[in-house]
Amino acid sequence: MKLLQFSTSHYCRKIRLILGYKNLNYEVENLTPGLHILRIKPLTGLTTMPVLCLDSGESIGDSTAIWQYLEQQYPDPPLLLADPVLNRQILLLEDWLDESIGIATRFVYYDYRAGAGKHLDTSWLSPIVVNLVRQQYKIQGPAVVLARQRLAQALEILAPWQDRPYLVGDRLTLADFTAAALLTPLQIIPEYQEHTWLWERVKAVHDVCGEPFPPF
Ligand SMILES: N[C@@H](CCC(=O)N[C@@H](CS)C(=O)NCC(=O)O)C(=O)O
Repeated sequence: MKLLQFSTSHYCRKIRLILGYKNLNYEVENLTPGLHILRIKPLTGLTTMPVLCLDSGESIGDSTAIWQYLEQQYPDPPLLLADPVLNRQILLLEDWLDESIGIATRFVYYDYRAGAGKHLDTSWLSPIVVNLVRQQYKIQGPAVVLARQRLAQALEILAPWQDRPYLVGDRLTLADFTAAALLTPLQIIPEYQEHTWLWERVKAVHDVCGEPFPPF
């Protein structure tokens, strides 16, 4: 198996965490943003990463389709629980984190990288990439304010994670891997660093999956 990824993408991190949790062997191919479309569109019809290329020649795009495939093919250890009611909570959390919170994270992260966090990467390429991403996703003023509000609410919704190691049930699930991956970019931003409980949880997930943390 080969994972086509952007090394810094939080959606690709989600799949690396799951591959690590399931202890699966895989190769990684890092693609260049922009040029990636030439490589992945013929494979999946999509323009987004991650993409998982199987040894059979088939390719799967989208992190949700990828975890579903991995869960079906490699059920042990499982990403879901035995209880269907709890599983509905896990699936709702995954969808909310993917479709809302991961996007809010991207907005707040790139806004920070373009302003107060400029110094974090001093290479000549960095401001060019940051600005291209901001243009592509229309990351500016009011949209960033809304993203920040959405993240503040998300931290309240996820607050029970402070008092127990798992978001749902009594062991790690897809909900924990998704939250850990999609919130990780916020770890470089001072106002989020103060949520020490969050980074303890995120780090614990990374440790179990054999993924380096902190990532930057
Ligand atoms: N819902 C998708 C979102 C993936 C996504 O947004 N990937 C970004 C990188 S973080 C991407 O590939 N962007 C490139 C593009 O849209 O052209 C998933 O879960 O895989």
